[in-house]
Amino acid sequence: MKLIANPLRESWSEILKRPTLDKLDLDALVQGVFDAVKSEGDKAVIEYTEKFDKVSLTNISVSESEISEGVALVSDELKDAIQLAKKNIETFHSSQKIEKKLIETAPGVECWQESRGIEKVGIYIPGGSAPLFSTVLMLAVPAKLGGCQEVVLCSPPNKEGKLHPAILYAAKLCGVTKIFKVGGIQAIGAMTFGTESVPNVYKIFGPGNQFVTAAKQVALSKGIAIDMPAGPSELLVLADETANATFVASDLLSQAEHGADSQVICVSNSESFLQEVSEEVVKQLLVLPRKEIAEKAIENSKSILLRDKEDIIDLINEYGPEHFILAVDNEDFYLNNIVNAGSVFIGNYTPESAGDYASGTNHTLPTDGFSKSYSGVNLDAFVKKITFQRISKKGIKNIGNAIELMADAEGLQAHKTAVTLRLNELKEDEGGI
Ligand code: HSO
Ligand code: ZN
Repeated sequence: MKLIANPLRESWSEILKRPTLDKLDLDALVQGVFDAVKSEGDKAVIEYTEKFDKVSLTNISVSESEISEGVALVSDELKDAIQLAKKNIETFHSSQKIEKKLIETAPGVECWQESRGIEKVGIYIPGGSAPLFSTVLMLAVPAKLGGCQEVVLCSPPNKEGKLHPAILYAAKLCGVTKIFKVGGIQAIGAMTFGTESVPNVYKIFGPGNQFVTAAKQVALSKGIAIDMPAGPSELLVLADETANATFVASDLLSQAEHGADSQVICVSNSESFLQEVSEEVVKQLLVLPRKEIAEKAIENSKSILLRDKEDIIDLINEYGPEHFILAVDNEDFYLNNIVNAGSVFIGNYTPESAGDYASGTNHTLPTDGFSKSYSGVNLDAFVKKITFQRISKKGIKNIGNAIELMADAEGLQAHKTAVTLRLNELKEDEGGI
């Protein structure tokens, strides 16, 4: 890992730049696929699956018997692990429910807010080199808790035209309502417009490659909400000599193995500790099955030596990591001052993998500095909040005059009249008593 000692503030933005793979200009391609899916539905989806995934399917829906076949292939041990993760994700996300709270803002003016699940949501689960069935849990569990009625899952088929058994098991366990063997741009297009088989949805969630990310942006332009702009995984570890270099190296590699464009950064106030971590990374890398991928990501990674705690926290907030591991003695200072991070992992026994799978927090998090403005996926992402109000006669008398004055000042006579008529009626009533 490249060591950068005491970098000056002026150089931070350069040092903290995310690695960029050559971004393809995919707009024309996405538009072409979307147009075809919109006009030809399933037929276009099947043709593009043949063209891009090299799989010919006659039916893109996953049948109940295919689900049962898949479920039977998952070991009991893995099923138990998935169930444990589901329980913790459920417990944590349930705690995010907000009770209806009726507020009287002025005497006779009652206002409150209620959540309603987005009726139809789509979750995209990447296939490829690592079938991320954990993402099914992270998206379907809060979707169900939030009250979404239709939860549509799309994931690209493998060469045999099937989905990974654990994806099917997790989908079934978490109450996904429809499963499709469709990936890439055509999947996002199908959920945007709807086809004979795939229902259109109101919001699309989930990570994906450049094609899926570009397609989600086009879906957004067609009025479909999306969870967040997705980018490669990243991790920043802040560790001092109280941390364990072996653990830190394993954490860095856990994110590095996601993709060649993943970025991992280790910050420390101790040069010898950074050196130790670097050596450990090399050692552990050697035995990883995804060595090639992790190695490329490690080439882009950085070890940063910084001594002053104010400088350290400013650097971290400037970067805004997706994941932030804090393994230092004076953790309170950093916990109190962290502003930009997707998810924070505290102490030597809190690996980032815990949040990826089973502690209960969500692993769909803002990358690429979007933690400055976005939250990770949570229960709120699956609901809309509706405000309600009920105003009594007393209430309209209390706030009516202010509304009249404001409407008048904005030049909106009809707004004012809507209040004036009611106030006049109340005056007449009173006059009559
Ligand atoms: N760390 C990934 C999520 C994931 N990791 C899924 C393992 N499986 C999100 O940045
Ligand atoms: Zn991960």
